[in-house]
Amino acid sequence: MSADVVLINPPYENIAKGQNCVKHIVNSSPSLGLLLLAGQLRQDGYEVAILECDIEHISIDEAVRRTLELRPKVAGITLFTVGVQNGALIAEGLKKADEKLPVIVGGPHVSSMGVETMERFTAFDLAVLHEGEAIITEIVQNYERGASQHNVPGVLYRQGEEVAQTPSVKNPADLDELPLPAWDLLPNFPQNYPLAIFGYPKGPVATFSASRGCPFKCSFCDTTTFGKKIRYYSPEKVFAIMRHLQERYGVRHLQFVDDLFVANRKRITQLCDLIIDSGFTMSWSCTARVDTITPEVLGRMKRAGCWEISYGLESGSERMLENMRKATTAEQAERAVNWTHEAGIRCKGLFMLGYPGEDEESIAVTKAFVRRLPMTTMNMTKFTPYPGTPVYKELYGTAIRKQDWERMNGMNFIYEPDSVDMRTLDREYEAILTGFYKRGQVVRDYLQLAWHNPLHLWRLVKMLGCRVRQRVGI
Ligand code: B12
Ligand code: SF4
Repeated sequence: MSADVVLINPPYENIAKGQNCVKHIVNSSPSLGLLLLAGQLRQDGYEVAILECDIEHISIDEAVRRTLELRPKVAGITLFTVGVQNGALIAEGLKKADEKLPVIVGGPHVSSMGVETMERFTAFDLAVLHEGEAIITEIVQNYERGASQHNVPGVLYRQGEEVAQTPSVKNPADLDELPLPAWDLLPNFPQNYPLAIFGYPKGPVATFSASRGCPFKCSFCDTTTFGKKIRYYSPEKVFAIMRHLQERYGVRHLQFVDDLFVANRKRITQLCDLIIDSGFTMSWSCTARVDTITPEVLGRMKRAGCWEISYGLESGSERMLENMRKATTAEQAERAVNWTHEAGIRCKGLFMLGYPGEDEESIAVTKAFVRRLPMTTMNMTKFTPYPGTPVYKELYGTAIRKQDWERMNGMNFIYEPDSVDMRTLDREYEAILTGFYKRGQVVRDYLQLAWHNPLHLWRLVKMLGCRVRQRVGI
């Protein structure tokens, strides 16, 4: 076996030491970015392989070995902040074995911290600063020819000891023209790539992003890769992709991972009408802002198979929402959650604890807010100032907090607000989540989900079994 290009999603298990049993219940979605790049390269005549390290349980050494076995012309690594360290270890392993193999990187971390990342990790030869489809083939061709990369827009490359940057950006002009994500390259797709436990009614599942970009300015959110201008796939194309996933792979539930799926109500209504009029059945979930939905749209979405909507509710405190520049109010949030509930769509509330300005009073307000909203599920992240977010610059200026990169996964408090300490934050975090998940209605709902799809139960049993084995040391 060989491949011209090997694309790697590095493992990031080192951020959750001793927690590896959660692998049975977490979201195992593959990187859509790598799938799209693979689709593009294949369309341009290259053989491609993808290594999804966490999902396929591939260690750093094994990723290096497997890549070298395929004898590629170029290796590409996708980087979230939390994965940079392991991505760099893979790159170093590759370079040690074959100094001439070009290693290129891209992804959300690179879009916001490209220069610093290239300076810190010399095993990376080139970094793509935004979307990759329109330039990936040119980069590979340049390496094949031994040509310089200085004509490729929007990249960082090495010029002797210096990191040079090329001007402008070349993002895909028309998303409909992009090749399909190369799902067929993934071993045992879609069975091996479930969403988080209880996050779908019936598998197998897949993910897709029907738009790119978000015009809002929430100060904790990193929108560097896709920018502020929102671009869409047409409703017809989205519908065709849904059909393709069902007909070719037997997918029964689709999760839209757009930053803002319900950005344009007209477009969503068109998509829903296409689904309803054709009699096509597939459940799906998506994201929306609390100020972009209406009862009418929700009704249409329900009829078209919408199963769950995730809302970034963030906090119950108006003061905190203002601090975050969320541009919505707690009242709007409450109304949206109630409308969603009334439409018969599940509602997932996404919260954040420990943002600058958080204090015991705002935590108490959020607690009460969580208690009274009819959400079916909720998630809370520990506030993390990701590089590329406005709040990162406000907190740290332009200083790079390198020591935190490996902990930037939303599961660690790495910033302490002035008026509440980390111990209180940790305690309240546990209290809010446990309080929610102990609610009778929530427990009944999960039991019902497990009854309809015993695979959820099976995943839970596997996780508990893993924990027991770990405890008794077998
Ligand atoms: C779906 C999703 C997930 C899924 C799937 C992740 C995955 N492997 O892709 C799951 C649920 C598993 C997940 C987990 C996490 N996620 Co997430 N996730 C997303 C989301 C909503 C969409 C990603 C997506 O599919 N985008 C569409 C594709 C097409 O874009 P893309 O992957 O970025 O790829 C393009 C470019 O970046 C570039 N590119 C990417 N890789 C490469 C590689 C090469 C070689 C080249 C040339 C180019 C290139 O070209 C691609 C095509 O244009 C984004 C939000 C966003 N706007 O991206 C957050 C986001 C990426 N996630 C984020 C975070 C923080 C996390 C977690 C740490 C959260 C947590 N608490 O667990 C984990 C870490 C997972 C990990 N592997 O490290 C942050 C990342 C910020 C950062 N600087 O790290 C984002 C940006 C959300 C945000 N706004 O803050 N996530
Ligand atoms: S949190 Fe949501 S609405 Fe706000 S900028 Fe990010 S993607 Fe856009």
